[in-house]
This record gives sequence, C-alpha cells and structure tokens, in this order.
Amino acid sequence: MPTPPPDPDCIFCRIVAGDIPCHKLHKDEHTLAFLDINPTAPGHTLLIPKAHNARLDEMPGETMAKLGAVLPRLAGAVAGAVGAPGYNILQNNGAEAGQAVFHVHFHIIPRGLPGSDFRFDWPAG
Ligand code: DGP
Repeated sequence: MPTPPPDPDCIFCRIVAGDIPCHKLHKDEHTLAFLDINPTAPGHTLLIPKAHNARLDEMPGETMAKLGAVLPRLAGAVAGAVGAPGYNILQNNGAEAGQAVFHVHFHIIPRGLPGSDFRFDWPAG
C-alpha cells in the first residue's frame, strides 16, 4: 500500500515535518513520540505514525506493526520516568469518541502519581 502523503492542514503532519516544535521522546523512520501539549498527567505522551491516516480503521496494518514495535517499551519507559505505577493507552477515533486531531495517535497516560485526582470512568456513558 502506498504511503499516504502529509496533510498540510494536519497539526501532527506539521510536527513530523518539523514546522511545529514538540518535546520529542522517540523517533525512528516510521514513528514519532512527543509530550502532549495538554497533559492529563505528568509524562502524558503521544505516539504517532509519521504517515498521515486520520483514523485507526483507515491505517494499513503494516503501520500498526511499526507502532506496535515501539509502544510497549515506550509506555514502560514513560511511566518509569515519572515514577507512575500504572498507565493507560488511549486511542480515539471520531469526534464522537473524543478525537480532536485527525491523525492516528496513541496516548500514553501515566497513572497513580501522588496528587492525581484521576477516576477511572468506565464503562463510558
Ligand atoms: P485526541 O482528543 O485523542 O485527538 O487527542 C489529541 C491530543 O493532541 C490532545 O491531548 C492535545 C494534543 N495536541 C494537540 N495539538 C498539539 C500540538 O500542537 N502539540 C502537542 N504536543 N500536542 C498537541
């Protein structure tokens, strides 16, 4: 499957291109991870594919494999770096599900830090 071109209107494509700065935690040929600009918890990180796909269900499986090769150790490293005993992996698809940036991304959200007022709100709705 051909690699989708960058979307000039996509904020994460512009981060990949280096047009918008970010606090980078990881990069390789296919993926990039950086701190979320609006963190839910200290260390809140986003892992994205460099190629633009708006939603998970539109993304090639090969791209998921590249992300999957990074996510487990990145998540552990992020949680470890902030001293969190747990973390959530969150991935939103569609505005109705809370997606605000239409470029696939995985949230890594450290949990269990002192002072956190997080309540696990599940099942939703
Ligand atoms: P979602 O609701 O799942 O689409 O989450 C989008 C996240 O992207 C949200 O937590 C804030 C983050 N975000 C949006 N714009 C920027 C940006 O320019 N830089 C960084 N680092 N994060 C951003």
